Amino acid sequence: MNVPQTMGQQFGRRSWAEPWKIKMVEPIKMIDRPARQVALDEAGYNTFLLRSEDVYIDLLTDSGTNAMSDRQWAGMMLGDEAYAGSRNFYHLEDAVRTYYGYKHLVPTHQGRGAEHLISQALIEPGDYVPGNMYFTTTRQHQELAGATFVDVIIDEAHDSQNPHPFKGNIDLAKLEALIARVGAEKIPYISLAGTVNMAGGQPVSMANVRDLRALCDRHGIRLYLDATRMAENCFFIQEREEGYQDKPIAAILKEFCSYTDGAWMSSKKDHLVNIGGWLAMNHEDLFEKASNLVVVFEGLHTYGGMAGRDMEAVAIGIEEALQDDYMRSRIGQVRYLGELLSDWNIPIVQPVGGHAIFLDAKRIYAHMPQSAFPAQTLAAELYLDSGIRSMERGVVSAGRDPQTGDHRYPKLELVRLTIPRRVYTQAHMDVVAESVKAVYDARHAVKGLEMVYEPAYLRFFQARFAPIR
Ligand code: P70
Repeated sequence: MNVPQTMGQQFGRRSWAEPWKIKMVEPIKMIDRPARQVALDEAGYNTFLLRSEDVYIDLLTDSGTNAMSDRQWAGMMLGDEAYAGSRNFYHLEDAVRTYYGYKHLVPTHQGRGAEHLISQALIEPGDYVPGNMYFTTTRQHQELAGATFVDVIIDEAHDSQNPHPFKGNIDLAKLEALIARVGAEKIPYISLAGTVNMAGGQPVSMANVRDLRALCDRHGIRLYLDATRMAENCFFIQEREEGYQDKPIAAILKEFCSYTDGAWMSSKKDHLVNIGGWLAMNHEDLFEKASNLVVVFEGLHTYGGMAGRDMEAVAIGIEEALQDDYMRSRIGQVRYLGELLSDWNIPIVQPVGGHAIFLDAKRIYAHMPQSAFPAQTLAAELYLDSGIRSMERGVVSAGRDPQTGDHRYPKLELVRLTIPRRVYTQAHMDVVAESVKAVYDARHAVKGLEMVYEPAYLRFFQARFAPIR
């Protein structure tokens, strides 16, 4: 007879649990399959166009979907909604200085607001911006400012099965080759993200950022960080990099940031809030330009599009996000789902990253050409099976080449099951895993999609599709 085992026992250790308990709940319901078919047709087979009420377990994104703590909610009541000089801004500025270590802070409504400011402030038309794999909004703002984005991530990152522990690292040889080709003066800054979203939430090592700093100093190039999921990146450094096992995540973050010149941030991820972001920097010239641009595009430089209460929640969230036991449960939950799927031989990006499980749609639908949008198809099939919402991260997200106008066919054709922070339970993860298995088992009957409407910018948000019959 099979003896039931707890999660810890299954992995040969004592179990551990989240360092919080639930004080408020939000009901969810599942509509039946015919109703899901109607909803999917109406949404043009695009999970971004579904109504959230028609979704059972929402793994579209970890962005702004976090559960705030009682301390954060209490902080919301202390919002100083003054137009200028809100005390919550000074609390936020203090938190960023304390935990990230940058000198100046420019608040924005969310991450892309900060991407807009840094791109407009630093990029001249004809420039090149190297980075560790593109991110959709980041690259879009760099291109709108006139730059060409150049991917200089290590090759291992483009291989979904490669077990490299720091698949987010920049390949310094690729970067040197670009500098030799275009000249350092054509590179306004290096765009370094930790963790790398499109690669599967993969981390950058401390050794890599240290080497990058030295390279940047040699060539006089600035190094700016997309710190959106940098706290999660620091968990992996603590776990995998020699000399960091006994260092708290907060100390690792401070050291990592010290090698960079500043950062932009979507607080909607790491900071455990529903809205917010910022740009922070040590360079005075960027501070001056960004503080001026922010009043045109976001709001006054002491709120940048956030309410006072939102800035308070971010300030408190920064501190909570850096607690080691919180982070263990956060990454542990993602890993739990990944281990179930791996054990069932369902192809996912390895190693499991920080914020999501990425299903390898190219392998799952090996019979389907990439032009039939395998990842978009897989996301639709998952929704039909169980009401779980996921996100395409493949050819639709990659968009078109601005020069040739052709689809960009990325090596990675993935579906992201993104886990919101402090929101779902282990039982939800079991339901998700079983649904993925059911869709995987039925993979041979599926033919793919064609695109019937395509918007000009960031097409994945609003494109519409129909099944190939
Ligand atoms: C996601 C979200 C946002 C994001 C990010 C990184 C590494 C910047 C931003 C922008 C939301 C999203 C965005 C585009 C397409 C799909 C989803 N990522 N850098 O779900 O921040 O959203 O606050 O403007 O991941 O991954 P913001």
